[in-house]
Amino acid sequence: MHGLAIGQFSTVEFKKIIYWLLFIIPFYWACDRDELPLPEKGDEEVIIGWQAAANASSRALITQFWNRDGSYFNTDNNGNFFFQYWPNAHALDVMIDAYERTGDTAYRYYMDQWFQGVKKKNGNNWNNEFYDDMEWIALAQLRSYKATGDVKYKNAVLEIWEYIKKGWNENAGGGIAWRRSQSWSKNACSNGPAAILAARLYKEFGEEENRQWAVKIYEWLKSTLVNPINGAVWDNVDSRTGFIKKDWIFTYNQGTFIGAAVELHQLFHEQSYLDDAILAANYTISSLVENSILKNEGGDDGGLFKGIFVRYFTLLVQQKRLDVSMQRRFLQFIELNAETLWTQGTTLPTVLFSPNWRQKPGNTTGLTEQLSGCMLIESVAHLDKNGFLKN
Ligand code: 7K2
Repeated sequence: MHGLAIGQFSTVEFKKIIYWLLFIIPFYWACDRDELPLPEKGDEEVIIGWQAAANASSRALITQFWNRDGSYFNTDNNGNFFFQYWPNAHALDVMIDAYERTGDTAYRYYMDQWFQGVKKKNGNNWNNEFYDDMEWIALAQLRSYKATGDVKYKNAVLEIWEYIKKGWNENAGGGIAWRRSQSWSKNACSNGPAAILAARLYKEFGEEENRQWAVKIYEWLKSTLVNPINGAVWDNVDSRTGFIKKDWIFTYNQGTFIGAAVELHQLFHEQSYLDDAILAANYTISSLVENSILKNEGGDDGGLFKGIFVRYFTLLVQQKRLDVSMQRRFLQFIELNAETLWTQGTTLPTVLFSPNWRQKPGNTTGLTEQLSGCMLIESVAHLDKNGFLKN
């Protein structure tokens, strides 16, 4: 007998077993589903176990969309292995939601794999033509850093933040351009997430310059692209002509404006920021809906819009200084949307979501609409776990 053997195994055999286990554990874990919560009809309400529903939906994201060879999430669940940079940011966000809610280290495994796979697919850096896309990736990685303490995420975020700041130019009074090659187009989607990122960087690392960026971006966005009367967020302004695209009002732009307002409210404790967020939220839940359910904004990019709104709306709902009746109204909205999606817009037991939350999906589900569903179900599970759904 010599020391290198472990029990009756040689080192090589032992390595093989470990390798095999690494391969098989995620697979086994994916099959080890909680009992799927099917709705029980009470007298008037539908009762759904939100923790089990969220576990099933976040696991389904992995079992149905994860690309094992490339370590990223596929474009759909039906053989389209194309890599898309910005939905992968939101997929990482969902892994973090699930990891924070459950503490299940299997999610951590995919977060780490994601880092390698997505960076590699993007050409071994985080640089991108679209400023908004880099912002989504940075926001998700800042959350990863906070959830794990792993500095590789922090370094990536700081690298991306340097690129993003270069997107600001003074045409049309300021604003971050939508993309490098179109410095004149200033979009809500390239400014709302940037303001959130700047505020969070300030909170995390305390550099005054970042606080100033957060205020500067927010003020530009609010004064240029937000209707002060009703809280609608317009999509973009062409700074060559001053033309504002007022007939494009999307849930995700509402969401990131709400998120930015909430972040600034937390930094400065000023009611006016909270009021901005409430106005934009009320606009969304009354005007971008069909019978109180967030409307279908299609697949592809549009598939993700509702989930992004829900993420930042959920932040707003938890603010301590939010009026109680307003909070109740917002919580009821989230619950109704989640119940409707789970009972009408989801295929079970595979847990595939439709972009129309009232209608079952077809044979193929895109990553973007899947992510919006995951974000809504993780949101309601988070609120449930933290005691917000009691009344
Ligand atoms: O015009 C932009 C944007 O302002 C608009 O909201 C959407 C509407 O279309 C393009 S950008 C398309 C996507 C590319 N990057 C990530 C997303 O933020 C964005 O929706 O579809």
